[in-house]
Amino acid sequence: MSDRSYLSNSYKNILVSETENPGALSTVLITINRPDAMNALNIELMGEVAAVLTAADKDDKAGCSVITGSDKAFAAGADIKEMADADSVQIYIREMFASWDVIRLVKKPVIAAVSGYALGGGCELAMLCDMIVASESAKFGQPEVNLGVIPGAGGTQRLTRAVGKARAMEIILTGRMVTSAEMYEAGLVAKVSADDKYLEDALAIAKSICGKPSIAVRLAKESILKAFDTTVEAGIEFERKNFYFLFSTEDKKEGMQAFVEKRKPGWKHR
Ligand code: DAK
Repeated sequence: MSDRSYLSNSYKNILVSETENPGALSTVLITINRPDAMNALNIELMGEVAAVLTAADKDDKAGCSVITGSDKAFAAGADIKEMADADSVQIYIREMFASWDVIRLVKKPVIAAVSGYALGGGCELAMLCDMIVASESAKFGQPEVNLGVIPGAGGTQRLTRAVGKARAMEIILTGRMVTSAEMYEAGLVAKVSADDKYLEDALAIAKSICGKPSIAVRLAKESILKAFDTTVEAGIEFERKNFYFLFSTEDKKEGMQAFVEKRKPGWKHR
């Protein structure tokens, strides 16, 4: 039995709930909840998000997580007030990256449902997720240059890989805000939804993923992410090993047998 106490909502900066998907695994919904600070991401908040995603990874009933904010702000960046007085040594010792590194290694899919501002660390958190669903009025940006710094949680790398050098340069060096339509066209956003439907649409994608065999989903995620830090040759080798491995799962037998017998598969997630 998995430990499901992480769903108990004992957090200071986030709300956590479970959406049950009948006949499938559940979706874990994390809502960033610092309305007075435009959902700015302080160290404690990032620790809470990392703890929930880590626990969801170990929860047999959870298939996918969705991170959202409010209609006004997904997150307007890392908490500037928390960083304002820090010098290089203090910011180094604080290990602000620890939770970000934990989130990067989460195995089950994580979807960002973005509305309002996704700026600086907010944009980086959305990019750390596996997919972004954005409302029509969402605004993305990496405005760190306006504060005398640069993106610090992967922005220069993930944005560049998603939208290409020319556009990443223009966005990061000017610090301007970018619409969800432009980010969709540039390839950063998977889906743009009406302002009152972005969360519903993100949850619908999560539900679809939760209905798939979980080990195959995880290995597909791992293999796609591999494409960002390896050669095509090594990536294909990695994919092939995962492909071979899946042939020893119960779900592979069930999935192919169900196809042959013209019936719906019953996944065991093993
Ligand atoms: N941090 C702290 N507080 C913030 C904030 C932020 N990023 N963004 C907004 N707030 C606060 C405001 O200070 C204000 O608080 P009070 O004055 O009421 O106490 C409240 O939220 C409402 O904000 P505004 O009054 O400014 O609201 P407006 O509608 O007028 O403007 C805005 C909304 C989003 C355009 C504006 O708030 C804004 O420009 N915010 C800052 C955006 C920004 O520069 N973001 C980038 C921050 S730097 C790292 C990981 C990540 C990072 C760095 C390191 N490591 C792992 C090491 C990332 C760095 C950043 O994100």
